[in-house]
Amino acid sequence: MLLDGIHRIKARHHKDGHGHQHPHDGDGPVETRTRGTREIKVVRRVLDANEIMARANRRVFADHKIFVLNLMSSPGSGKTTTLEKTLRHLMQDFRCAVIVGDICTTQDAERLAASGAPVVQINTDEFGGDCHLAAHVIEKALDGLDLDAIDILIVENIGNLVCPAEFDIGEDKRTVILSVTEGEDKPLKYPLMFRECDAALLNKIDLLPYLDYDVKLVTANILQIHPDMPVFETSAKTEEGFASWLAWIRACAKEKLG
Ligand SMILES: Nc1nc2c(ncn2[C@@H]2O[C@H](COP(=O)(O)OP(=O)(O)OP(=O)(O)O)[C@@H](O)[C@H]2O)c(=O)[nH]1
Ligand SMILES: [Mg+2]
Repeated sequence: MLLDGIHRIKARHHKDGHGHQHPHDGDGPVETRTRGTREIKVVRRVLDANEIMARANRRVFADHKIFVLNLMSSPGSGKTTTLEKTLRHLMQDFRCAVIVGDICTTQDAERLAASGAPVVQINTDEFGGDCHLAAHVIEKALDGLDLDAIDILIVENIGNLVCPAEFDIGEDKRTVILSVTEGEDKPLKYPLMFRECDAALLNKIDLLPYLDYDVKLVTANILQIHPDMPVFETSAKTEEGFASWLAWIRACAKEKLG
């Protein structure tokens, strides 16, 4: 469906067996082997449908020479605001496009479309709304984009610090945004997200003068989960810290695009 120039895709919850099935659900086949008089049950981890679809997406991105970044965070940490500002800079040198996931509304897509970049909005509100973007949903969203006219595709995932980290969508790099209003403990409480990402943004640092927030502690917590991960201290409001963040994306994109 095309709404004011924004493609809107409805993702069904349990469609085709993808939906809200998580890799950690552990419902792979159980094999029974007999050793003498003993029966041993062996659970095999099978490649699930999402991994197969993610591989297919990755091939499409390679064929079209597109660098893909998956941007994840809790609701409200600043994904859309960071992206609005980031696009303004990147679009001077790269042809950018965005896929944005939300349970409901096209509000983020409308904000991002103002950049001039093509934007596809995915809504997952049918059947209660998926809490993440899965690879098959991304594949569907690609129909709304001219893949030969894109160098960098940024995916704003659904606001959630848990589930999106479990789903490979065929991206090249993953970034988590944590804002300074969320508490220093979050990397330890939600370790998968920080383990799976390639970089972290500590956003809303313009608010630090008004908070009791320990930047050294949160950074140590991030590095405890993922040693050596780059951590960029940013304000999407003032663009403080954006130079290093933008340099990182540019370097990653150039590595892929040549
Ligand atoms: N002070 C301050 N506010 C920010 C900053 N970044 C974002 N905000 C504000 O935080 C609120 C949420 O920002 P969004 O960019 O919409 O957050 P989001 O992560 O895209 O939210 P969802 O898509 O709903 O998950 C908005 O009111 C923004 O203006 C920042 O760096 N500093
Ligand atoms: Mg948003």
